[in-house]
Amino acid sequence: MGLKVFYNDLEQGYHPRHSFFYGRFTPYPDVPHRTRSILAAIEGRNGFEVTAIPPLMLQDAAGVHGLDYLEALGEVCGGLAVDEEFFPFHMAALPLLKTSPYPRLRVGYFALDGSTPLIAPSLNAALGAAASALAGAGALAGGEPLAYALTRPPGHHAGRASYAGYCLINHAALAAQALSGAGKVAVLDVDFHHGNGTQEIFWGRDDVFYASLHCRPEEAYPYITGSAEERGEGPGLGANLNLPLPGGTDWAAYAPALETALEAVRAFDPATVVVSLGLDTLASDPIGNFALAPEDFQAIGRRIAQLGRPLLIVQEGGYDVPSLGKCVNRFFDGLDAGGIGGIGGIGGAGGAGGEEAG
Ligand code: Q9C
Ligand code: ZN
Repeated sequence: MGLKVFYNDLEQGYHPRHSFFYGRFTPYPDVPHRTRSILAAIEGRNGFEVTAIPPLMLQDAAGVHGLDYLEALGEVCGGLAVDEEFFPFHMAALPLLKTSPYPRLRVGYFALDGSTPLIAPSLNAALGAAASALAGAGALAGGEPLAYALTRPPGHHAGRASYAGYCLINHAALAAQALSGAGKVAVLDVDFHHGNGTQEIFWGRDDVFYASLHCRPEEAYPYITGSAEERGEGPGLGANLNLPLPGGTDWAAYAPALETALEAVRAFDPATVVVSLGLDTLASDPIGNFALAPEDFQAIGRRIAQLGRPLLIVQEGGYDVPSLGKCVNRFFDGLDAGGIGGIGGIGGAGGAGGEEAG
């Protein structure tokens, strides 16, 4: 099965140096080498084809984000010096901040935490990644059974009007929103962290299902969301499924939770599935503390392919750079083994079964 990759390389010039965590600056783990390492590992795959996508215009991201939010980011980024990292001082949803005439005060209204500095290329890098995700959604709409949006920065912590957790624009949500015009969409989030942004964006909707496996909020970022009690609201009640897991979770504990998520996705019966593919569940990840092995991503991929639905894979986190390529390759091996090639795009027949090798 050919692997269609969508990618924008503006992010190669996007390299924040610091995160801020409880009074300390720590090295920023979302580094440009992440995507280079993944691309190098997958370029030898059968039918590999990478399409370079131009960045979105601001308005094109307004499907899931407030324009005032995007403009506030743009105003600050546009005024930053080369190598300047900006952390807002006030970070709170205070009305007085939102209407401040000073961009560097105003943007604090939209910041959830101190993990993510703004630098001059921040917004453009995020718009480039968002464009890749939308192009991937377009490929599915055009009948492709599989597309991979290699997005950096990641997206699932970004809400309608908030940036957080290394994320500024929610690429998976933007793609799901675009795909939802052609039928129900399920977003399956396997990043180590809870996708608070994606959950928020689709919280009240019954046409986009959000399911997430992640480390429980009692012990992992973003701390304030991700509990099993969060199930959506109004028409969206029941279309949000959180499966929080304890630190140390290995494949034996992960597999049954994944099965629960997949059963719920099957019951929802989506036309397409967007996978928020985080690789920070890997045992060696420097931020996450799950205990998955690279081979486990093959099992994850195989099970996801067996949903028998067109798949858009959107890259989220994963910070053990030397291992990322191997994990992505194992994941796509799993999709191949699970029969993603045989399903024939939107409206196609159900998927075939298959066993992973090893
Ligand atoms: N010492 C993604 O994986 N910082 N974001 C946690 C832990 C925030 C991760 C600090 C982690 C955000 C997309
Ligand atoms: Zn993560």
